[in-house]
Amino acid sequence: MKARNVMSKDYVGKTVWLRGWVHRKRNLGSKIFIVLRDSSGIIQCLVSKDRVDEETWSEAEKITRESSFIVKGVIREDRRAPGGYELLVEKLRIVGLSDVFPIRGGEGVDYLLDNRHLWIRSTKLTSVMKIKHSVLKAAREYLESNGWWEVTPPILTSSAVEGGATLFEVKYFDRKAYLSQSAQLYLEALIFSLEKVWSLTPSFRAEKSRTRRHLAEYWHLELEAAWYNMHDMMKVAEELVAYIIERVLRERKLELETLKRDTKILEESIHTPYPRITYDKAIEILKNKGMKIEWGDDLGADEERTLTMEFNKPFFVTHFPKQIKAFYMKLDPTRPDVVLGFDMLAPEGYGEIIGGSEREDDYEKLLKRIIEFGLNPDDYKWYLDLRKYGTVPHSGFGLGVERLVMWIAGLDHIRDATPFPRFRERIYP
Ligand code: NSS
Repeated sequence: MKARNVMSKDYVGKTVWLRGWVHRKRNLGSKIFIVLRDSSGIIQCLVSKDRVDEETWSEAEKITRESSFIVKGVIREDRRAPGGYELLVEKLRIVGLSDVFPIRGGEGVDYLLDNRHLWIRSTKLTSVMKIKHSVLKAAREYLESNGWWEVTPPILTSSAVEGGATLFEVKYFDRKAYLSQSAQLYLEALIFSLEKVWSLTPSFRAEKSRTRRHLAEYWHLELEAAWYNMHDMMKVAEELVAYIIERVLRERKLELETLKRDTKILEESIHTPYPRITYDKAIEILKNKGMKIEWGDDLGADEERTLTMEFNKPFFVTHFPKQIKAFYMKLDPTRPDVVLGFDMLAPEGYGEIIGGSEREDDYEKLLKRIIEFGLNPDDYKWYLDLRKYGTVPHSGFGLGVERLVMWIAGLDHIRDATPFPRFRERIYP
């Protein structure tokens, strides 16, 4: 039995066994209140001295916060108890007595990160992890029912996708290799047989600065499809995000409430299409708002935040200057100073959650771009080959799972969208 299941009219008067951990304890002399936590939630357990045997009473006196225990008792309704039900204890046995738990509440960020292995038990992080579970499940469901093949690209790679500045180098036997920044190049190779592919993999970025939305290791959901142009791909991106949000709103009501998430904008976001603006338009909006920015500048966190104030659902920014985007993006044939690329930005100040584009599919043009970017064509020989043997127009995108979870859960920092965050300053635990 789980705590949440027994908290219903059907169980009133019934005897149940539960096992879990001490979330809170209050000793009133002849009564001890122990709030039990298990993976489903919490339930108050009442131990009355005159109703239990001596051993149970002494266990209840001895038990400490975060100890694990097994308990037997009868469910009854009680308006004062959290959730409206409580367990009237008959028997209680400690399984693992806890030392004084180092987290009491009110500790600072660094202390909680040092104790991350214990802090992940918190109601907040538990709620976020359940939301992440539903996000991933919904994504898989959407992709499965729309004909996308799941594939498993490697993490150890031979070359950069998103530029050398954020590349992690690893010793690979007696050579160098890199941790993947994106599965994209491998996914591009896979579309020639499977046409529509996706993968969920860790991606690594040696981000130099610590920001609220950058991790050194994150989960990357990537799609790539033959025959798709940029607009086809944007449609998939918005449908996918809308489907995920709709599912999370339905499945994770309780967790969103626990996190005190105002869901008004999430509810808007289940309706597509999402607005689309060009980079040119974005610059115009930002200039009108008095921001110091020129055509050709990248949109930073501040610029993105300002733009998000214009929309009450996710939106796309498209057609960026070619110099601020990756080498593989196809240039707009009607205007070769911009790429056929798009970002999806989440509202409420969150900013970029998806980056994607149409890919350059012409051998000569791609080779020229690789050289322009100062990259070594030898490193990309296999990637160039894809343009020699039956090249095809194609597009794709990557979604940062923690970025999406951060927005959906309304977190103020990306670290809490993942159980064991990695950034420059630390890798513990
Ligand atoms: O660099 S991206 O914008 N694009 C790519 O990697 C493409 N190669 C993906 C593709 O087309 N297959 O990263 C994609 C997304 C981006 O929008 C963020 O949501 C997320 O990956 N991202 C990150 N999340 C957390 N931490 C860091 N450092 C990070 N960098 C990107």
